[in-house]
Amino acid sequence: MILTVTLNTALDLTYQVPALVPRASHRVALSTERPGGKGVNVSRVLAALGHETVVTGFAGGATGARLRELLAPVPRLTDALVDVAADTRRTVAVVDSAAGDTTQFNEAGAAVTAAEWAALRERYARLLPGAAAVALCGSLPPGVHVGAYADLIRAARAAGVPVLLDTSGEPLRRGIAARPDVVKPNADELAGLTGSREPRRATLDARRRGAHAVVSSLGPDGLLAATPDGLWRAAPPAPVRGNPTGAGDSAVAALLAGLADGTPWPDRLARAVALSAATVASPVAGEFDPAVYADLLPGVTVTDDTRA
Ligand code: TA6
Repeated sequence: MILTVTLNTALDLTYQVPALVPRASHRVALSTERPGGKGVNVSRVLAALGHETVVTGFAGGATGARLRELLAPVPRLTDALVDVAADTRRTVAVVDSAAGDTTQFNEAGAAVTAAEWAALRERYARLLPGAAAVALCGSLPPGVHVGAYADLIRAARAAGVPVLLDTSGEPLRRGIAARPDVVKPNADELAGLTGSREPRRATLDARRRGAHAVVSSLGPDGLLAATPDGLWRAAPPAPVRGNPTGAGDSAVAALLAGLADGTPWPDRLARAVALSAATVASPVAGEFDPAVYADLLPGVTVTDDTRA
């Protein structure tokens, strides 16, 4: 199975409006509620692709119970979330249909106690031996120390389980230094880490900080990957309009499946780009239409940029 860790899970609400206007009242054309947080989305995508997956992290209160209720019917997905006292947060994404973009509101998340963190560490240690790969995804909730991902990476490495990290800020900086197999920053996270907005320089710089491979997501431009096999660029056939929330999570799902299976980098990246674009085309994060994915995949271009 493939394991995902979401320390800051969320109940994701998505509102679609014809056009988003500041200080105006809006009629909502489509409203959805989904189990979310980055790793939860990664697992939902993996399950849809046919992989067995286990979700761990924290869930609490009425929102946590709702999140677990929504996860229960997902085939091939096992809920191994740790119960906590505080309410799981909500996030709200407002999709502006006219502009083709999304405005996101993310609550900080409820505080985790020292005893709850210890319970998570114990659950993680029990799950690791059965995992073909593990992803550590998203922000940290209050109460979880900033080096938490670095600790979880060291535990995965000690257990011989390949590990992918998708986070930002100081948890990313410390996590990279713990030498994960793959890190997937977006352009802002990369700039925060390296001080550079030049993708090639920043991606190579991030890799020198300790990760085995760094895959930078560059929005509509696709992915740039600094790997042991060279520097690769993967681009979608054409820009896709829709809801970009969760596009990065779908890229992580493909990269993680590739890490578990040992898929060659060019194929891994092509799948990540196509899956990410198919997720943009779907109205909510963590979901995609398999027919759109299959259509997009042959059009993805992967080029070796090592000597560019
Ligand atoms: O990537 C989209 C998303 O996964 C949403 O579903 C939402 O839950 C959010 O990101 C959480 O991100 P954060 O960085 O706040 O942990």
